[in-house]
Amino acid sequence: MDVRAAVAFEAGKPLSIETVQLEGPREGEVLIEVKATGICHTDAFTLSGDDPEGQFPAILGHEGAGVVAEVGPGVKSLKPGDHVIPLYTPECRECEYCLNPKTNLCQAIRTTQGQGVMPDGSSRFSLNGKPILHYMGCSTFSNYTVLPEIALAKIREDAPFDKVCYIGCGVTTGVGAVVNTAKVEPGSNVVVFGLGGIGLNVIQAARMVGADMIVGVDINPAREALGRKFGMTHFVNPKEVAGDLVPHLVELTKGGADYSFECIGNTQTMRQALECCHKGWGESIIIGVAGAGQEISTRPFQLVTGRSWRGTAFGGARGRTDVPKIVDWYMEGKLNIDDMITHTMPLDRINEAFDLMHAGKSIRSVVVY
Ligand code: NAD
Ligand code: AHE
Ligand code: ZN
Repeated sequence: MDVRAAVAFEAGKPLSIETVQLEGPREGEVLIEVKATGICHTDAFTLSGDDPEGQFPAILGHEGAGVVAEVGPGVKSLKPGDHVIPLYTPECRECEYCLNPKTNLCQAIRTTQGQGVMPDGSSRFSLNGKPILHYMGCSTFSNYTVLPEIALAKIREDAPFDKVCYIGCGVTTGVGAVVNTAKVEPGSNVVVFGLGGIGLNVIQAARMVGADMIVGVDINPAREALGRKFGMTHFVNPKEVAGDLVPHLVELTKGGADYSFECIGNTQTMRQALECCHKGWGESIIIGVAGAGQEISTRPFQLVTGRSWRGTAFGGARGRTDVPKIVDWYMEGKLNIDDMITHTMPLDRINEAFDLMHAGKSIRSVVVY
């Protein structure tokens, strides 16, 4: 079938709106009509050329919501008409990783997903007979896409697509980092680096679980009001701190953070996030994604003296199990998504979403098909 998609032909170039061909679902696969997709910083990261796994031409996008249009042979858990959220971290419930309660990183299809193809090694997208690659197993910058059954979370039908698409990455990543990965306790002091689409969700989850002090760190002063709306109690703009940032944060938190979260993707702020943690027990969680070749460093003494450095993907969530619950939290008013979606636009204006992100003017832009 012909579908409308924003194609990334090469790194560093704007997306191009094209009519591309999409093959129907094969064994174990599902065809989805995508109703809405958010634009995450990771899409911009891959488009920039910094992603070691980035390959072109590809159809980016991994934060979508839609409706099942057709199921391939052998699909049991989904039927046409079901409402779904695509999962870049699938949940097969059978692999060594799914069977280990310590991780959410299902590896059933990770290799082919990273290569931009379906589990059988081929792409369903093509243009003029030449394959176009999938991205993070999702490719939600297309009004139709194909995913494996294990990479779809079935959600309730009264949830609005243009809001819950954000649960496909940003909301679940930020909320899950607090609830699943760090397991922040009531009364904790939390420091959040980067108050964008991920960091604000860390903040609202920290408030939800009863954190005491919630410090937001961002170089964009416009983020202060937004952070406070979602539960931030203190704002620090590193550009306005006279001396070094780390001692300033340690003093502010009276000894250091119980938990810090890096939601930027900058290896310098990753180090600061670790080093502002409390001696003896502070844990720093890396969420931000750093470019090819970049490395983190600190004095090992920071770890010897009881700080821990950890990381999280998709907020430690097992998508088919946890995503429907997060949709419920939103529908019950426990999570505020609406105020983070600052812009909506049709697909043919998707490049504006990247411009807004780079200019620091949006939290989340959503394309509605
Ligand atoms: P975003 O662009 O919406 O937000 C980034 C924020 O960081 C902005 O507010 C910006 O002003 C701030 N910032 C930039 N440089 C800074 C600095 N030096 N000091 C302080 N603040 C600074 O991005 P996002 O969508 O929230 O994504 C954040 C990061 O998380 C990205 O690296 C993205 O790739 C990554 N991410 C990871 C996962 C995961 O599963 N681990 C999931 C989603 C996104
Ligand atoms: N491809 C990159 C890494 C990108 C990355 O870390 N992706 C996160 C999700 S970001 C969502 O916005 C993730 O899920 N990582 C775990 C995984 O298996 O990819 C690289 O450096 O190669
Ligand atoms: Zn993302």
